Amino acid sequence: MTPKIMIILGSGSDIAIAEKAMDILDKLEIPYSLKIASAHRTPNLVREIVSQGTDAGIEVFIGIAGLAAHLPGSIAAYTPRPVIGVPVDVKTGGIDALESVVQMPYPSPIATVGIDRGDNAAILAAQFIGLHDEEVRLKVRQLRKDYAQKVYDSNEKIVQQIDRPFIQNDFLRIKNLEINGVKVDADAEQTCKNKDAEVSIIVGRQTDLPTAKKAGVILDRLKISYDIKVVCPIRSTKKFTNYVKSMKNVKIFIGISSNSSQVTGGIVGLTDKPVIGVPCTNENGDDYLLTTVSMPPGVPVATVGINNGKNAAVLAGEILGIDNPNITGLLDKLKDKKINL
Ligand code: AIR
Repeated sequence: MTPKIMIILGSGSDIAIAEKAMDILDKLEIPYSLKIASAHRTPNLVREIVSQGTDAGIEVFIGIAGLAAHLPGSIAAYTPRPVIGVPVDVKTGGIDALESVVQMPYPSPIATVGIDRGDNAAILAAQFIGLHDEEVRLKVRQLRKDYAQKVYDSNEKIVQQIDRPFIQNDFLRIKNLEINGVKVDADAEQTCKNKDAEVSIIVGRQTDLPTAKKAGVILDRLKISYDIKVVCPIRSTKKFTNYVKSMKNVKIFIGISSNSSQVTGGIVGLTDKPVIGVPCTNENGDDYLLTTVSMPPGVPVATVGINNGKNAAVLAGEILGIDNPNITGLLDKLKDKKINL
């Protein structure tokens, strides 16, 4: 079987994180390849593996590394395919690696997942492939159900076992709501400007709109249709849900995230399509990188650099370009700076 995903580790010492990714890919029955190559100790090996892998048909790369984790960025230098980065906790709780992976300059995004989250990297890779491979898409959907089932099971196993005088264990025993079980209101279609869009950009507050517009400029260059919606999942919960659920033809969501990153977290809860997150900064200069990227197993958000709307759009282009050479051609021009912005 030709592998569709290539996992590259910065060192053999990162293997435990790769195991998490391989457990998921085995479960999803997606063929993959695993290599070890360091961005600093063996840069030529990285180049060879990535160039040859791309030519041989690898669709998504996963780079796993700790410390000054420049491996995912180095992979991105040699391939037009999307690169997912997993920062590993070796020192500083993995923050050094996280910043090294996620803070990439335009136009070279890394779809970054949480520290040590090899499992989420594999799920994200499967979501990318699932956009053009129905079988993989259905397997990802089933995997999401399995993660949900664990929550239902823990209500039965953990909560029901508690024996305390005042706990009312039989109060509200709700079973198995589906991710797609949320109903859309009849007027929901009217809330979006372009319901046939391939990419939906959701902004939680007006202040972050410029970041969404930067993404829009790049999507225009790549000839990818998009819709931009300002809607807050907390202040306008119903509108938010309706909007996400009504964007039926959307392939990728981009969430522009501030505060507690409810935008990206909210989208992921409503869809099994890939979600790209752009952490923003507030008036005090605080950023929302950690609240965007640190998603629990099962529900990844492909996080790009702070305020980097342009890289979110490039990443969307790379994902859609896996089976669309026209988009990859336009991206190539962007990357060579042939198109001046
Ligand atoms: N690393 C390897 N080359 C460059 C970097 N940043 C990372 C590895 C590993 C850490 O350094 O990905 O997480 C320690 O590697 P080792 O081989 O010393 O155990």
